[in-house]
Amino acid sequence: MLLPRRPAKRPQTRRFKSWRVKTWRFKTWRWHSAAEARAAVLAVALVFLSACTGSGTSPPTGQQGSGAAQGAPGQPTVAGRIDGLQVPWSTVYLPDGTAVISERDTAQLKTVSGGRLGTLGKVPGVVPGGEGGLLGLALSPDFARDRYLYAYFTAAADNRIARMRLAQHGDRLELGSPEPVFTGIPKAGTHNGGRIRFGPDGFLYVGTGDSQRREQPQDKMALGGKILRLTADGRPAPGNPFGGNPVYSLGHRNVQGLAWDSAGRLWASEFGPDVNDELNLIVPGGNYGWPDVTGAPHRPGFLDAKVVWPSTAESSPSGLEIVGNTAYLGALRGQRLWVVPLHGETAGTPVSYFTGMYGRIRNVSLAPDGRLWLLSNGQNPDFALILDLPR
Ligand SMILES: [Ca+2]
Repeated sequence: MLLPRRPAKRPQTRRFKSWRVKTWRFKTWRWHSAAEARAAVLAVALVFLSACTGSGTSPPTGQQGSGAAQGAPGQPTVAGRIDGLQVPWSTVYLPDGTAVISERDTAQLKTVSGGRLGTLGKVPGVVPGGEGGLLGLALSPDFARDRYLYAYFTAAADNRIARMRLAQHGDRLELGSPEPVFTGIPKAGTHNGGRIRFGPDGFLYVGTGDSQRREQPQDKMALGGKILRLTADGRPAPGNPFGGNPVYSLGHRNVQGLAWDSAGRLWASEFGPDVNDELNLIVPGGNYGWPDVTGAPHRPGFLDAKVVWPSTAESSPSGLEIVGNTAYLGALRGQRLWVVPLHGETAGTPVSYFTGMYGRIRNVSLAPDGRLWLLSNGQNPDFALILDLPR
């Protein structure tokens, strides 16, 4: 299925200390020969033999620490591709390495095992529409014992989180009935949030959207425009900043990505309106500004984003993954992979790769073998693109 790992080249990037500097582009080329490709193990859905190119920009960012002058991560290389998906949204990996992928509009759960694409089943109760449908997935931290797969989806009247058991019958997985664990998150045609992830503390973090209700994000008693922190049973997690309230942080517009760095800090990506996409460092009780402010305006009472993309045409960041202290973000409208070096509580200058090559990128996730899986959207059919990260 995958081409063998290859030594990574350092990217020819240049970094600036001021975000007002004009962007600067570069392009590098690398070819995999057909002979190399024949030597690789190829699986059914993989047809990737040749060109791989990346382009990098140093975009404006709203806040740069000293790390901006330090080395940015190198360019990933394409190792494989799984075709045959329809608007995939999220990927999780079972202990045996099987990938489980949600499809937003079909409400299907797909599997990839040994390079082969399969169907696990359809999640009942999903009502797709607009940006809503079957969205984020998370695997129970105690999966070996409880076999729970969690899913965030748009239902008839709300967005909700349910969990389903994945029974194993020999080589076959069987999808159990969904058990709702948290309901009542507001839904709309857009701004449904949808990312869920268990944190290093074992609690379930949930990114919601404002559901086009602008009064929600600043209201601590409303679920829209928040990051929530829940127990595995869907109750407010102990130690939450507002007492017995599921709200962990507020003032969000549409949280799309959640990930933790090597020190356990939570970072989150979210869509700006027509300007100012954001990567935020999340602290409990933090207010991230929406709808009063966006970006990094240094306004008292609100936390600035650590990275700001003034042009949503270059970004619209969805899925977020952090490997070591490097953040990877998939850009939908920007159709590229953004790579951001993190230095403690500051973020360095983002670098982009694969601009325009693979269409809209919905998600990025780290597989157990250390490779990074991207999910395309709107390619009809869509695919998972598998990357080797530079070492
Ligand atoms: Ca903000």
